[in-house]
Amino acid sequence: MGAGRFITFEGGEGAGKSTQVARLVERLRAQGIEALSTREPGGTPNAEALRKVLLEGLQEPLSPASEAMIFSAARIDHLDKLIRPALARGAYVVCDRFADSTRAYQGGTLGTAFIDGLEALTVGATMPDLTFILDLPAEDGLKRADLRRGSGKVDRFESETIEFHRGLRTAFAEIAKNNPQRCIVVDATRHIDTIADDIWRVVETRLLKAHS
Ligand code: Z5A
Repeated sequence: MGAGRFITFEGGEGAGKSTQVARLVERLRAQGIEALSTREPGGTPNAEALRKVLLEGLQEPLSPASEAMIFSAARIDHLDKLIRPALARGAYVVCDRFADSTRAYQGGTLGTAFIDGLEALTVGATMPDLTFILDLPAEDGLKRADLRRGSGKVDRFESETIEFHRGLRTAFAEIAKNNPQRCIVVDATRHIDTIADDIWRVVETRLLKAHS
């Protein structure tokens, strides 16, 4: 990998990831840093096509294993065509969801050994330098997502039960506990500006000052 830095945002539905990705990219660019925002599933034309299939295009539910593999296929395309080339030329890549989402969303039924193997094959050494896990109660995130969606249709994951969404919060907390060097848990119940300031302080300390 080149001199670039890879930052991911994770968390449950409506946690504020897209909002904070945009804030961080804006701040990095204001420093004259090449920063690009991207998302998963998606980020390249092929991965965006797979996103459509995964979130709204299926006739009947996939098994957890096939779902995890399609998320991973999209990730491989994203890594090969967008993330690794950007990191190699020294850019900051800020991504809304990445491999931790597969672990949290699909890992519950597939188990750790399956997810570890899939992650190693898919991501290899391109793990994020820093991951912000935006943490808030599932009910609050779903309320925010409902407000934003208005009368739009719910997707494959938004229609899951409240127990499923509560389980995601636990799964992300577990990921943070197991990866304390990489993961920072952020209290996402606070004001957008307060959260953005906290995130910026961590990026300054852990990445900008450390590598200047
Ligand atoms: N998925 C998976 O299963 N496996 C995988 O490997 C991957 C993904 C990569 C992608 O959906 C789905 O795919 C996702 C997991 C699954 N499932 N779901 N659900 P997506 O990308 O469409 O949805 P999302 O990732 O959950 O994001 P989101 O619902 O768009 O939420 P968000 O990005 O975290 O939040 P936001 O859009 O920034 O904010 C939501 C609203 O709240 C909006 O109106 C904001 O203005 C507001 N907001 C944001 N922050 C605040 C604060 N601090 N206070 C008050 N209001 C706020």
